[in-house]
Amino acid sequence: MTLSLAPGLRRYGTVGRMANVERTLVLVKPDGVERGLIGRILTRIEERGFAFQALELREATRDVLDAHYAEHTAKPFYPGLVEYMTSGPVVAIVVMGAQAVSSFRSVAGATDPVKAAPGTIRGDFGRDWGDGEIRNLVHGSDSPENAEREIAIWFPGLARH
Ligand code: RTP
Ligand code: MG
Repeated sequence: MTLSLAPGLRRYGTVGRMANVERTLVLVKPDGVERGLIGRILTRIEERGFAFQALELREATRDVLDAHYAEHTAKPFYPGLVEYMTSGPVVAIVVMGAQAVSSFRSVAGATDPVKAAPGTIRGDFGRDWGDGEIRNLVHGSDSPENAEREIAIWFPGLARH
């Protein structure tokens, strides 16, 4: 009997398809790790049928954050963002599947957890903690181009050239 998998999961034996499939870089931010939400966040991704290509618990360094958040380094909130992102370990994940970038952005919800819709990760698990810092549990790349740029930063061995 041949095991039948959903199209998004038919990945291991199809290297040709894997070369083209969209990827996105997801981070479970330090508040997600500290609050014990890794499992529930990963479940949201798995429930939608996306695959993990890489998944690692690690500390975000200043150099990695400067590269990752290059568009934000000059903004007033950047020092607070670095403090938040280095306050504990993160889980860095490469998620694969058609339209992975926009699909994960929908699952994550709006940047501000107060405005994020219920049913999203940020809307279900986030809140304003009253200290002016937006702690929103997850990062998801905002375009396929940025996804590849970010994957090359976090997982140089998986960079596509
Ligand atoms: P992310 O890059 O982390 O997935 O979040 P995002 O696209 O929804 O939001 P973005 O505009 O890229 O901002 C990156 C992260 O910086 C923090 N932030 N703080 N205090 C503020 O005004 C402010 N604005 C943004 C948030 O942690 C946000 O996710
Ligand atoms: Mg962003």
